[in-house]
Amino acid sequence: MPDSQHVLRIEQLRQQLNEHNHKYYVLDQPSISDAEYDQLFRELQALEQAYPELLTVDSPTQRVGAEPSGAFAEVRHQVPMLSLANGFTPEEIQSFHNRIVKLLELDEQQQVELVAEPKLDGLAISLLYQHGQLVRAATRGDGQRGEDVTANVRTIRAVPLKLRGDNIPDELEVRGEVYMPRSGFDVFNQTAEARGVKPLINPRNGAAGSLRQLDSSITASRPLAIYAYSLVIDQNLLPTTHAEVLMQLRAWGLPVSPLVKTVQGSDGCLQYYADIGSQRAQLDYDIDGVVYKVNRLDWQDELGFVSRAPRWAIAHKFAAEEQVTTLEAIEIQVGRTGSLTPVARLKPVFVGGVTVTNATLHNQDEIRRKDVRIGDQVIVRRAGDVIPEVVRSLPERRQQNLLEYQMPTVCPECGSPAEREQDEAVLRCTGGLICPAQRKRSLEHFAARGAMDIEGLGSKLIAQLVDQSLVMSPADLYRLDLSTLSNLERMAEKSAQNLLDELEKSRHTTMARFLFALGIREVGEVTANDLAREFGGIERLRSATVEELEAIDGIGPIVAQRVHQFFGNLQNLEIVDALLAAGIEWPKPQQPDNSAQPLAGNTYVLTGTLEAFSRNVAKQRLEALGAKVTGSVSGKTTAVIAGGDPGSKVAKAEKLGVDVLDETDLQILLGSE
Ligand code: JCF
Repeated sequence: MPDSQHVLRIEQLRQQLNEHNHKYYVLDQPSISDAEYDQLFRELQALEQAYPELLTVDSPTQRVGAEPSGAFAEVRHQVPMLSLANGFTPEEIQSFHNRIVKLLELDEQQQVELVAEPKLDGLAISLLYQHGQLVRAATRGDGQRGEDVTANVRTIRAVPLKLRGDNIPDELEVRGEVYMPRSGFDVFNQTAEARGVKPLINPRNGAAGSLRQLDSSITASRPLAIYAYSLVIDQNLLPTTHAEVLMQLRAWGLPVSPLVKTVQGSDGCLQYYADIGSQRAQLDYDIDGVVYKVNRLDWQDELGFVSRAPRWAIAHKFAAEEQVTTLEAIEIQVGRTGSLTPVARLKPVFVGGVTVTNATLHNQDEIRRKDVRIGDQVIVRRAGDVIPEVVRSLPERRQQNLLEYQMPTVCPECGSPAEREQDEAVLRCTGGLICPAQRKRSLEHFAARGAMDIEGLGSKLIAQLVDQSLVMSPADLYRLDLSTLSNLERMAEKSAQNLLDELEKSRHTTMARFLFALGIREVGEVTANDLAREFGGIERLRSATVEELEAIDGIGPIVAQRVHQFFGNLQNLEIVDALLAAGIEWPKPQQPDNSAQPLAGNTYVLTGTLEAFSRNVAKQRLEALGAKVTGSVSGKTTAVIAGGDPGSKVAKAEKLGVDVLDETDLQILLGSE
């Protein structure tokens, strides 16, 4: 028999768990860790198992799913679940607003107040609460009749089984969108294989499929969430605006989108649409547009419906991000470093707001995985500003047998053998600078804005220069003269002179730009900066060992290897020499005069956990005294300063005969301030 202590503890645990669910799902402000939550949860589970007579249907433990229940029962919606009219263009949104102004017989200039919210790409759901308890959940179905998915919805922790707060009508229906957060989807798929379950296709499919499970313990294992967006209750109990309805839902413990906003007129709508559009890629869920609703509920009533959609609301959709089109050909693009990338030539298709004719296919493995063949119908995706890509083919639509695509064995531009490096997915042309395509890409990179910034030297001009053998390497650019340039196609003397002026200007650069312009693999602008800062001149960099390179903050083993390789190649050295001979120069770095500082000339490496401060703070304080602090140990390191649990760096220091100091020594060093 349970005693009153057990009853109390059970009640307390339920309250705490409900509170933490609410903080986590509704307020988005968890106050305990997952492990602590689990502990409370298990304690409650154990008590309920020991005293089954104390189990209630609204206990937080009752979200784990039940045995298969057979087919879903049909639910008749008391009030039909609406669909929304769609609009795509600003004009459609303006006429939506104009129509409202007209029907309400408002002043033509009046801006109607609307509530705007993101439109989730999930599954519409109805939640019926009686006396504050969730008693039924149903899908939208055809709007009139849906399916009873109560057992499944009860497993969604974001759905309160019991409403909070007060003024709860005896009966109320909440409507909202069930969705699968992208983060949850990613985790689910990353761990799917290890758990022996099939990965989900996409979050939307994941959400819809999860609610249609006959075994709700499967639903319980899926990361689902919900945003509520409307309330069906007795007319007399409703507040006066939609915004107040949403606040009421929130107060009862239902998650409402934090991005809901009241806006004025169609201008306000369009501004909101642009704002949400720019946040779209960062959101943790898929949306396919935004929804605008007239805020005043009496005006909603007055406006009423046409066919099945309300006149007081509209969905402003984003351009579809996926479309089907025909793959007409596959071409091979040769990159600066010889990478051979298959590119799909597509029948032009309007997707993600632009017309797309090319899309990347990445590499052979991807082509095979997506089963893409020339002549196929394919799904093309362009999301945000991302490069369009072919998602997969639709093999079920193949009219005839199509051949599997084979990547070429030689470079299509120069005929050199194509090879795959170990552990790499990409095929590369082995022609190096013999390959005109690699040469063109290298020159384009050399002239680019962050590099030598040679205005007017675009890809068309570079193609001409390379094809006519006027330019073989970047150094040849500085040997071009006016008559050669003026003889080129579409090149007047004026623009030829402009280009010569630009080339002249580009001679005076910085070492970082020059290094970046060389196109050393793995050396982007940031790394080029790091290298320039450390070495100041090209001479020392040229002869640097992999070890010395690795000792630089921000330079890892792969980059160090690449830089070393680059300067070990005779052809590259000739080009660098020729460029320097052509007059490329940069200001010598001003060595800050820190010789007066106590730790000037010393280089330290910090490792392990320090007690008094973080490694970052220690680094700053050492640097303030004129010391250098780097990431890895070399013969030039003055000392390694090791905190608790140091890594391999101490061993390396000992091997190299470099001093190892502890935190007390560090304090003394810093004390010399
Ligand atoms: O987020 C949605 N998909 C969504 C759908 C949001 C809403 O406010 C909706 C909706 C469907 C109908 N409102 C209605 C009336």
